[in-house]
Amino acid sequence: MSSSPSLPTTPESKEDADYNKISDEYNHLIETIPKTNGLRGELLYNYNGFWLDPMILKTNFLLHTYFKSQPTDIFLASVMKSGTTWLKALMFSTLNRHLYSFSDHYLRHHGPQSTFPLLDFESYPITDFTHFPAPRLFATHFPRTLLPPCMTSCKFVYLCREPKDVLISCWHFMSNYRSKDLPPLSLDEAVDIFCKGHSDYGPFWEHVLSYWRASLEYPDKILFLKYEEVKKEPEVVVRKLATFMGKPFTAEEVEKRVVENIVNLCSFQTLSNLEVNKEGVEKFGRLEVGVENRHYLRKGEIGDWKNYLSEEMKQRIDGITHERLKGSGLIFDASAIA
Ligand code: PAP
Repeated sequence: MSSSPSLPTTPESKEDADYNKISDEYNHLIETIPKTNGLRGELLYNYNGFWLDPMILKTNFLLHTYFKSQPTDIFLASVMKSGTTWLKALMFSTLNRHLYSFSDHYLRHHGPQSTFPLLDFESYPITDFTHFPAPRLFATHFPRTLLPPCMTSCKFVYLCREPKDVLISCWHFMSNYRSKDLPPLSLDEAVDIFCKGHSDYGPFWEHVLSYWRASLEYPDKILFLKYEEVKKEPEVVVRKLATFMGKPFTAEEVEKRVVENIVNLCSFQTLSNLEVNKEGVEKFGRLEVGVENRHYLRKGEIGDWKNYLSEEMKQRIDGITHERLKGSGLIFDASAIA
């Protein structure tokens, strides 16, 4: 007796097979790793020591497989709410200063968010960035230890900020994107979540240390910056950025006050008054819901935590900061801490 004919199957392409394999690995992982509620009230998953939104965790898997860095790429990495928006504006306008006039600049029409992509929101198929001119700029909030290996030989600008100000900025931001079915996030809860390290991409301290230690090992590859120093000496930082990105200012540019023009263009005052930042909404990668640009420009000050945190909350956060950073050589600006 003849055997029954086998059913016709559609051959799986190599791309489909790779993607299905990643999805299977991801689905299996998500079932097995610890989870907790983050500041938005949604589940975060602990992947290799860091708490990530599940969609962002999947993107991390995809980047490891599909993202191909180029040796000239420059990445901006940061803990959320450290001033990424500001640094995006500064890096973009410094690197591309020959392309735009300050009075009719790209930033004035499109805002900082659209200057270069945040890789963390990419989904499959990952955008092909090969048409970007070199040096390509990208942003990410992933800690150093979760980066695809191909990225780690590239240049990084890392930006961090005093943790109590990060917490207050996160608390405000996340409250805007919390499900309406949940009660508002109290500051007590926010402090507790932050201190346990359960905020997006947390723990804050391990994130900062991942880049701090690498910056000590590879000072030519990682420019480690603090929000507070950008705030206090923006012109010094812009000069550092230009040199680091391989485009130092010429004497003629200094004479023509190009550095001051960049600082003014990217100041909180200028950016927060642009129509695109008052009314605009930015969509990241293939995210369906956008984020209102005004939420990236709330107050822009050092030490705003003093308006919110009790002495007990302050001491709890300072205690953890002291303990975790002890011996690392990394300290946060005393005027932001006191
Ligand atoms: P993200 O992590 O979502 O990208 P990010 O841009 O890193 O946010 O941080 C936003 C913070 O940077 C806000 O801080 P605040 O809540 O304490 O006000 C925002 O105001 C601040 N910020 C953005 N642009 C500037 C700027 N040009 N000058 C100073 N601070 C700025």
